[in-house]
Amino acid sequence: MDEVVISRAIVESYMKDFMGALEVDVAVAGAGPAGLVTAYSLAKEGIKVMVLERQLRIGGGMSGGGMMFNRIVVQEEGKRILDEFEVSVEEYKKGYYVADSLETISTICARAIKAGAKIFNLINVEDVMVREDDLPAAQLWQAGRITGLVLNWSAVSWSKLHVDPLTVRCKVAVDATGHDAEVCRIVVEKIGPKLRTKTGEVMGEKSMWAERGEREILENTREVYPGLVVAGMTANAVFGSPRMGAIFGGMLLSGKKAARVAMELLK
Ligand code: 48H
Repeated sequence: MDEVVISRAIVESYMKDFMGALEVDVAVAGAGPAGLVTAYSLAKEGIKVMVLERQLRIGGGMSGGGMMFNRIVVQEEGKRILDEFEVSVEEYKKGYYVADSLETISTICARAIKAGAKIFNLINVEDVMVREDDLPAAQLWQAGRITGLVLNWSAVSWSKLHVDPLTVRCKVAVDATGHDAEVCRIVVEKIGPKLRTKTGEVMGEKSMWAERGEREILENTREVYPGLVVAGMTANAVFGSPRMGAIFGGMLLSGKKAARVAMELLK
């Protein structure tokens, strides 16, 4: 075996995918359950989608299940999605199904990649690109549109090295960064309180209430700024809805809805 051939294979194969992903239909920030289901649902419709994940591992909060017991609970509608992914699910009680969090997240990730989604880990989304070609520059900040994400290696961000970022262009961006709603916070910080929430800002998630949190997440999964869709926990954080604990049906359903919203926007 030749070490340099191994190195060339890795660099060339990665670069081919990365170059191909510099201009996509949809760029998703965050490879938690919501971001991965969004990516899978888009890729299987033939839409060009990339996912950027800051951590070494994919899966966000799903692997940890509830308080490190690596199990998740889903309700009837969530179970239907797990059935679609052929994840094993056990009925615990009527309307409550339990699944292995590791099987769930690894299956969803594998299916997303097989469907054609390009997932890049260890890359941090640190800013957005915003444009409005038809508007005078002075109005851009009132009526801009997200046209891409700004990236850097997580190692660069974490070590605070002064290294300038690169960018990907997308027609639609999805903020699936979980509780922190990082892309939305960047929009507010850099563009102003222009989100389609009551205050224009990230309203912040509310205390645990599983029933409401799971119900409201679907309503909250929508375009929150031109060209920017929110999915998963970010949707509830942005619109001020409750958290829901280790029930994950809402994340899966939200991922599906985010993909539908993105497809509408792509038309
Ligand atoms: C690149 C980033 C960045 C960035 C963050 O937290 P997640 O699992 O998010 P969801 O919405 O798919 O699922 C939420 C669920 O895990 C959860 O926390 C629940 C149900 N909580 C309920 C409760 O009561 O607590 O995944 C988000 C992913 C993570 O992997 C982050 O590392 C990643 O996004 N991420 N990636 N650039 N700027 N910020």
